[in-house]
Amino acid sequence: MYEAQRALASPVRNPRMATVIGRLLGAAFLICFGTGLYSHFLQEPLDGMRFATRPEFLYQVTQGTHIIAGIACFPLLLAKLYIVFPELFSFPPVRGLVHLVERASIALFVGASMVQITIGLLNTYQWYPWPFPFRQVHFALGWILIGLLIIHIGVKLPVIARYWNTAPTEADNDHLVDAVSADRAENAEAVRLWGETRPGGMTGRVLNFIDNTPRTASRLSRRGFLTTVGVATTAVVGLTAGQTFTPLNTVNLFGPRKKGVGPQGVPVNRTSEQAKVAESAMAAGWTLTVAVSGTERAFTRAELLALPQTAVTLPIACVEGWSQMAHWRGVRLRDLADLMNADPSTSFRLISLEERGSFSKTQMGREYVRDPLTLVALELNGETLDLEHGYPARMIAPGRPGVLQTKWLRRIEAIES
Ligand SMILES: Nc1nc2c(c(=O)[nH]1)N[C@H]1C(S)=C(S)[C@@H](COP(=O)(O)O)O[C@H]1N2
Ligand SMILES: [Mo]
Repeated sequence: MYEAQRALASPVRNPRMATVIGRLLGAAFLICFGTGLYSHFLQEPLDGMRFATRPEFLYQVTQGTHIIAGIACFPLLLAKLYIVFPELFSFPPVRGLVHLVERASIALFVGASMVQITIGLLNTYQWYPWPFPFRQVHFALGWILIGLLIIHIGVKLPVIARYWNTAPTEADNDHLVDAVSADRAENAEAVRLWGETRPGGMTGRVLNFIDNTPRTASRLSRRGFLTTVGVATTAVVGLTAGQTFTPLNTVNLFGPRKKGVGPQGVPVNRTSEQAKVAESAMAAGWTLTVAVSGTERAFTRAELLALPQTAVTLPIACVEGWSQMAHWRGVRLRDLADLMNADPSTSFRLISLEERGSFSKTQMGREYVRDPLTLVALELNGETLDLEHGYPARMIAPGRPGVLQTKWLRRIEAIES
């Protein structure tokens, strides 16, 4: 065991580096958790929840950030695992109940983190090679991870506090002693081999002596390690963030969607064929039914076009991270609601021609219904709405996830409470 640990000794495998990377990873986790909760509640609001409709690109920013922070977790988590990997070989493997719980919680934390970021990434490519519902599992794992993060920070607080903002020293490698033997009395040999664990203790020098590594080399390799992690993180983020962040669009190599690519210059998520609406959406007899308090009225497309038209610039901001600003024209939902004498406090249900599929029916709180930017859109970027973008009519509202921007509308009904 000690041999294994000695073989794995490296100037970057120390608690200071673990703290440096751990801080970044912790920040990324918190960002993902916060933006994830926001996205979750937008899609599944609790009773009485209301959301900001401005800035209209709010969700574009929160969800873009969610995906970017999630992607950054890959190199950061790998770096963190690289740093603490020798602890796997700590001996004895279990030193009592507390230690058992600590190790089990870390094993769970690492495993759950890997699963979380992996299914999140695959989801952005709309690839679901697993038998469980993505959203519920991603949500539940988010809570579990935050719980485990709190436990992890609690357990490691002494180490974190000690290395939070101290400059690197040769004594950083003292941690190997911690790993080898927290209980020094029982591990006399380890103590003899690795020395004291105090900052400024002998261990760094002992290690360097054993490794025959000059100190400058170890400082260089620390810097090299941080540079590698920095470059890797910048690369994976930089090469995908263009799907959200226009200036990086030209280097969007990994993002599943590209800005400006698709009918009318906007990417398409689900196609009319996938949604099985190609026929019903093109049918000559199409109407949009608006139902409020037992009264229904069916509008043809010509009738909708004859109502006052409003032009807005709003993004499609997909939960998968890509987003795209576009110019829309159509009828304010508020105007339709007023035509039907709906109470201003009414929420609406939006129903698509699409018969199955989780986005075939969505709900919209009154803050969006009353918003002057919320449209039943009939045109996109100066042309009749393309079939793929929801012809004959689709919803477009400020600050909402793409999943709620219902395409191929058939019916809009007030939710009477
Ligand atoms: N009826 C219906 N509307 C839908 C969807 C869908 O699958 N069915 N997908 C949603 C999703 S996930 C997104 S991101 C946007 C994408 O709109 P676009 O394809 O016009 O870019 O449409 C939304 N509207
Ligand atoms: Mo989406």
